[in-house]
Amino acid sequence: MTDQPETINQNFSQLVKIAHQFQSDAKIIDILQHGSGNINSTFLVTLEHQPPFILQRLNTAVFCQPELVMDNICILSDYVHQTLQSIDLSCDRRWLMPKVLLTSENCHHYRAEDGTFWRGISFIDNSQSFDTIQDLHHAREIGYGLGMFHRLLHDLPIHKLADTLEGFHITPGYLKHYHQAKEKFGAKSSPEVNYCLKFIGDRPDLPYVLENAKAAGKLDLRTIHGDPKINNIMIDCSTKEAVAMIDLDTVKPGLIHYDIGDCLRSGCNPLGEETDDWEAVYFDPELAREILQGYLAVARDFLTQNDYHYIYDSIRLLAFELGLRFFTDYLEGNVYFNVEHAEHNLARALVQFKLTESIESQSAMLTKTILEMI
Ligand code: ADP
Ligand code: GN1
Ligand code: MG
Repeated sequence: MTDQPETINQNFSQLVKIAHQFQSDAKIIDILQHGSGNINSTFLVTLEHQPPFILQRLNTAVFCQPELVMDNICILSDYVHQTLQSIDLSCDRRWLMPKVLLTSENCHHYRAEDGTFWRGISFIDNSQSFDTIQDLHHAREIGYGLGMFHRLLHDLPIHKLADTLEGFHITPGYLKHYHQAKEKFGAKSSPEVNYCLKFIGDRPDLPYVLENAKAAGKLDLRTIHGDPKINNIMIDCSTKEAVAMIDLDTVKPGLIHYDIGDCLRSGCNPLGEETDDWEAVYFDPELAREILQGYLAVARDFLTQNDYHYIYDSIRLLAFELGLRFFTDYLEGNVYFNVEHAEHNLARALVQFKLTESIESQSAMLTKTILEMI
């Protein structure tokens, strides 16, 4: 085995034991930390004479009912595998759905002795994901991947899926939480903190835009991914085409606008979520056009006029919402998102607010682009 980073070293023998629950008969060659997610811990397990697999520790502080998360993923995975066999995708491309690996006791997860919750997921081979968009082709494939995901799940009755993260993407709920955190913990004054406080205060109506449309019956609940940022869409290393959507923890009934907005706020920020140069952050409309064209190539048939009407609002809202979530977590002392230092969530919030500002400054042009696509 190769040398392990210290953090893994401490638990390496435990990791091997856990990995064996999902592949009892294969020799483990290596277990390495993998990816850059903000919530779970992900490892790549390399095996002798067998394909590798993904081992993940679910963050049970975020997902309080992890069994339900796994039930959802199994329902979804079975449904998509059946659909893929029965529908004509009218395209000649590889599309994969990650499979849940069962333990020797036929269970979709493993509870370790220390109470941690683990799962094994099949590895999407010859693919990679990126934290920032690489080029226009990548942008189009990101849109295509999300469209494909929505199309494959379009007929899955939403009541079959549990709500695994109550309040997820309900922006008025995040606003309430923010006010509570501000009241309870206060906010240390600094130019950056003051910018965030003012940014939120200046947009009192924005948090309600999608929830009001939902309440007015203009937008319906459907099955959504919940977290379609670009590093959750795997790209085939050979064809450069989108090949799978991963990170299925947040699949649940919701508005597809949460997905469309989140995908665009993630894909059209060329500097990425983690840049230190927050003042230079901007929203790239050319990338937006490509992502939307890729999305519509598969999703056009099931979008209504109202769906198109709320696309601009959803892009603006989801960037704002993520800024609000990061800033609230900063105020609360970083209890939700994984962080590398105490100010990390503040830095991330600034990036999202700057992105929101850039989206707002291009509102007329973006709205026109979207309407021209109908
Ligand atoms: P998180 O919830 O922490 O974001 P993810 O499920 O997105 O965790 O996994 C983190 C990273 O690991 C992904 O961005 C991707 O690069 C890689 N990954 C996850 N699942 C798979 C898979 N089934 N096949 C290949 N790579 C994967
Ligand atoms: C989290 O797990 P990850 O890194 O894919 C978060 C998303 C945010 C994203 C921002 C369950 O996603 O909602 O948009 O960070 N997931 C959850 O990077 O809260
Ligand atoms: Mg992820």
